[in-house]
Amino acid sequence: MNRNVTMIGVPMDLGQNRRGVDMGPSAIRYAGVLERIRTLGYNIEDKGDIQVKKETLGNENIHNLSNLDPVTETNKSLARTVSSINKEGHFPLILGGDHSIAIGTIAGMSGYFDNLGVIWYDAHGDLNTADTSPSGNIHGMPLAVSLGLGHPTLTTINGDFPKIKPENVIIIGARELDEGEKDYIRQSGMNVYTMHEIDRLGMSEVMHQSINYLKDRCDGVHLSLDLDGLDPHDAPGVGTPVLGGLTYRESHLAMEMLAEAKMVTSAEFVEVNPILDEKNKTAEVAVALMGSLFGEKLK
Ligand code: B3U
Ligand code: MN
Ligand code: MN
Repeated sequence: MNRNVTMIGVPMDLGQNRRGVDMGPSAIRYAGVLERIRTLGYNIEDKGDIQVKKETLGNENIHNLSNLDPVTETNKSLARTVSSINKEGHFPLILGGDHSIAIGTIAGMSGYFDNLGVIWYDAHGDLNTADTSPSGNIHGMPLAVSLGLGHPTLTTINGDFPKIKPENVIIIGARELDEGEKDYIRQSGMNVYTMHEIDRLGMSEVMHQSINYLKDRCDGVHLSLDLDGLDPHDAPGVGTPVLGGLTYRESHLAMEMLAEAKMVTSAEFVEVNPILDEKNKTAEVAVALMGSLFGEKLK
């Protein structure tokens, strides 16, 4: 893995309804992320937080897209920052914030890769558009937006083109998909390992298949890890917990296998909500998983 890592926080909570997830970056820093990764021999720099824009530009009443303007403006500046980190040849490590920030991270990465792979580690598909979303919350839409689906204000951030292709995406941990998301998955043939497949195959086989698949077709891989992919027992501090999730051990194994494969080129850890957490447990889990992703076991 790239030895130069640049970390940025995105204190965004406007992609969903529960307050507190804007404190995720502070909680993750407090849990010791810098020391954890520096100890592994990386040159890691914390560039601080992206300012979350609060302004509305006249689109506040667009159907079923809550906080469209501030979410758009923040993601534009995140995309610029991620793109410049990439240009310097550093590995972008992004701390959320709610999952709507994946729009900016992926937009910022996409210009540098012809076939950017994405591992979407999440209880949800985040494949909604304003037409299919049951909530109007943009944190349920970032994967769709990155695929070029949804409101043009979002899909044109950093260029009017789809940032990723459906065949380069792998969803891991899904167990709460909306009807419109299921329709899209069926029609696109996207790779999805639901909890059913993970129970049947085991995480080792799931990661083995995922890594082999992406290795052959992608020139970079972004890991977008939503802490609600884990079971609420292991990661209670999230806004939309869903029972029956991935365990702490399964998640470490997944990160360790990614570290061995040396294929991840950017990562984000999102949806840590300290107000809903138990003594910063979820932030600590996030940092422990980052340790594994950056090769703790290989040391
Ligand atoms: N799919 C639902 C719920 C949801 C999506 N992402 C999270 N929750 N974290 C929606 O609102 O789109
Ligand atoms: Mn998500
Ligand atoms: Mn989720």
